[in-house]
Amino acid sequence: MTRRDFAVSLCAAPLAAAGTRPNMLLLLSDDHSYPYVGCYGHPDMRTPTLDKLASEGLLFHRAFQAAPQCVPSRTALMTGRSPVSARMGRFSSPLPPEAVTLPDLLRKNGYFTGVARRNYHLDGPGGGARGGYVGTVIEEKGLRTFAKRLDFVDQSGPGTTVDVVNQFLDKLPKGKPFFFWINFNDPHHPWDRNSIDPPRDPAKVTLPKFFPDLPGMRKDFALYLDEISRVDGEVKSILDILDKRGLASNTMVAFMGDNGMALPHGKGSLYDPGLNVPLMVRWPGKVKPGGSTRSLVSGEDIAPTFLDAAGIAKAPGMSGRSFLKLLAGDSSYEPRKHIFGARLQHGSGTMTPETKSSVWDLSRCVRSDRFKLIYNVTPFMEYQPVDSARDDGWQQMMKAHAEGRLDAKIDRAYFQNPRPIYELFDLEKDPNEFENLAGKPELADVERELRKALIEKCVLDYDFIPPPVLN
Ligand SMILES: [Ca+2]
Repeated sequence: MTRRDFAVSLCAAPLAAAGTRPNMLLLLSDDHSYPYVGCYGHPDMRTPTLDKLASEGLLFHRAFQAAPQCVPSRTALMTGRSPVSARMGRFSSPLPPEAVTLPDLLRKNGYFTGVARRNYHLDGPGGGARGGYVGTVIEEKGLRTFAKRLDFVDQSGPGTTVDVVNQFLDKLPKGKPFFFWINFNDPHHPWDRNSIDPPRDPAKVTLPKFFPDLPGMRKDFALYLDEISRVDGEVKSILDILDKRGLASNTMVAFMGDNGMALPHGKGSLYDPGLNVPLMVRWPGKVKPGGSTRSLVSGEDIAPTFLDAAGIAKAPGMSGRSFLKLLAGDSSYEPRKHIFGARLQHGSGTMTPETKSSVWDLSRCVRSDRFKLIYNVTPFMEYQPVDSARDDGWQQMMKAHAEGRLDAKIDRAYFQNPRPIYELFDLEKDPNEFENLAGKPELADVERELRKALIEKCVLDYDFIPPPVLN
């Protein structure tokens, strides 16, 4: 053992030591894209709680969920594998009974486990009107298993957070560490008009360059940002409880978005605003305050990392990898070369001749630090943003497109039909993902490396799509 290795082992050892197992709090905002938290430097954001949380831990710039939608992304968080590999390609699927999840393993190893607030999305739709016959079959066959995997299950609405956190902690058996997963409603649709006081002025928001400057886009985006400010207040109410009960010093707190914003280019698409989410981890005494990292991490890595922090081995089949060493500032951590994303069925819509990509779309992507390859298996599906097609922004974009008023780059990004099967972007030169470089001879090696990585992922995950072609 070299001097450096010895120093590293000394540094890393206490993280997984028995007897000091941390409590774990996973806070998940819904449809929250990077970089919409104040600590990322966005000029319009007011998020004092999250900014402080980040300053007390490690802030991630490149955390990517495994899917741009609630059900499959949460599947990856809880199973440590892709939603394809976990057989969760249908939005209405319940998690297969044999799936091994993070709370299963923590509970088996002595943790008190809970999930609270907005639907955790892993037990399929409700029965009756909401789930139709699909829900009936799931119910009759006893396929709702997620709730049975935890000690405490709550699915209450906004306004109940303080009560449910106190209820959970009141039930915590003495001497047991806890794992508690809290799901927020914000900033998911519907967007309230007065979620904060005062609301933002739409005329003053800084629009991303992938949106056309239309009044409806400004209005929708301002409402969206307001809900992020509201979730900041909800996080404060939870962290205050940890402080009051003296739990903060032995609790690892992770705040993360479940997928990107439900606006064009975001939720439902494999562009960065669909997959890249805020992530920050505070763990007093273990994670050095004030750090930030641009290392790629995947939603698949959350379960292996939490398990590692508790000194528990990940389950066979978990393709995610622990980034505990990255949290600990251990220089022997080897960063990921790639993250992967899968777009799958969305929502409760069905197939009709008019069905658009918002309901049914199959695409996959692989992203390195600099380049992204998107592979559209269903290029003929006309693009429609998930959850925001009826909002003023998209309605005005469609009108502007029909009247030839959109900027050419924006027009092509949203209205090209059929869409390209392969899209390659240089995110350093083109962070908006406008310029498709697939097939360019000067990037042939880059594209080949990404296609190979995607083929390997397809094989290892037993993906059902035809793998990309390797030229
Ligand atoms: Ca979501």
